[in-house]
Amino acid sequence: MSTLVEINFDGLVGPSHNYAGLSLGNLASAKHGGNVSYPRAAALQGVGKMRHNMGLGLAQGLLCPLPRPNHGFLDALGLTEPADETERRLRAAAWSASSMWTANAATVSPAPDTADGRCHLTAANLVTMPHRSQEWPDTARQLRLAFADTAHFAVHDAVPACFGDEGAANHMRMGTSHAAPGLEIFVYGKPGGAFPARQHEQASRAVARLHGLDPARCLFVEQSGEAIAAGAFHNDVVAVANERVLFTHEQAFADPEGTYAAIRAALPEAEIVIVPTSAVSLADAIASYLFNAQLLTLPSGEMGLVIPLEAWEHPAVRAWLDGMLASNGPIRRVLPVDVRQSMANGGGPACLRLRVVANLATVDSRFLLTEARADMLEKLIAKAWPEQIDPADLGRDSLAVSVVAARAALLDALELSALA
Ligand code: SUG
Repeated sequence: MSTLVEINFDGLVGPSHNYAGLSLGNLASAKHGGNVSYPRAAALQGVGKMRHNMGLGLAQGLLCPLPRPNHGFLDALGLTEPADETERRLRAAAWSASSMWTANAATVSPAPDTADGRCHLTAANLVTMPHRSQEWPDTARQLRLAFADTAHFAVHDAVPACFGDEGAANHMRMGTSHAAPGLEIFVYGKPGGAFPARQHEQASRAVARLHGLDPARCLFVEQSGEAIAAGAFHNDVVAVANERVLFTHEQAFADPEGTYAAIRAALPEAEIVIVPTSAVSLADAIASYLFNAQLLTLPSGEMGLVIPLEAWEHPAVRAWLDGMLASNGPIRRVLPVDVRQSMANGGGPACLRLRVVANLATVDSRFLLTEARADMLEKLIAKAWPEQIDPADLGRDSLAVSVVAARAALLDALELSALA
């Protein structure tokens, strides 16, 4: 029996979690920009989701928040006291807790897919958004610690900044099982619309080459311009795959029929569950984040869909989900979770996790969650995470002191001070 399992590494919500409205094309970020955020509640919701999935009998990992405020970023911009709104936004960028969305941390190709039989991870450069472009060097450092066993893992630096790369949020993997060789599907956007197309085709192709993937088991698929224009700033806002199942909105891809045909040709066992626009419009799919779900293979072998509460409470989405559950489709359970604080920044259940297929014994155990560690995290968050942040507070010394101290306490508790 294979020892390779899927491990979901959730990003712990950082103590500086705030709503600064920094992501053009991400409708939730724009809508909530300027609102007061609740970092403590946000982080507890995140741990709650990890506990929920662990309770399903699944392996759960975690990644730590990155150091914020990022003084190196501010220094490089020569920014001390912001003089106008543009400079205030740049300062807010240095405070963003955006590393919580680990689906953007890296692209992962598990060992069965790669030429050298190791699991390859490439940190995503996230160059489209200033607040996200600062993540990757610290992310790569953390990945190199979590996946330090070079007999089993290879961690690559980000691809050159001329090609935007958003990591696993624009990458899907399908196959007969996690441990079997997979079909890796890279989804890129074409620029020219009202909103940025964050993933560049050449970034995806570079990642595939770096990972030593077999070209016969790679697809490069264009995301539909309509989806990006409607607010699908990442493909994982309109589609998600797991093993042989692709769950997708009808308008996710520029050439849907061509995409489905290519998937079926490469993986005859593929089951494609398409939600038609007539049942759930693109606008409703994006507002509810139905597709920003974790499609998981449960220990029973059934598939479950972990969705945000917003999707469960949305009438059109709920009607479609009820119909799906009553039918004989491959997704047998729908499991709503509360991640509202992250959702208000456009980060649903799928954004908060990075999937890695690996042997658990080869991963640094400090990055794996247990019930005892979840208890410890909850206590620490309740004590050390700020209760609320008004965006007007960003830049304040007293807030910086508490944010830095909270992260230091976390690293200390996880014995990860090497990341300080
Ligand atoms: O990059 N939001 C993130 C949300 C990332 C979601 N990830 C995936 N779909 N995988 C983004 O747009 C908002 C920050 C702010 O406005 O303060 C933000 O960065």
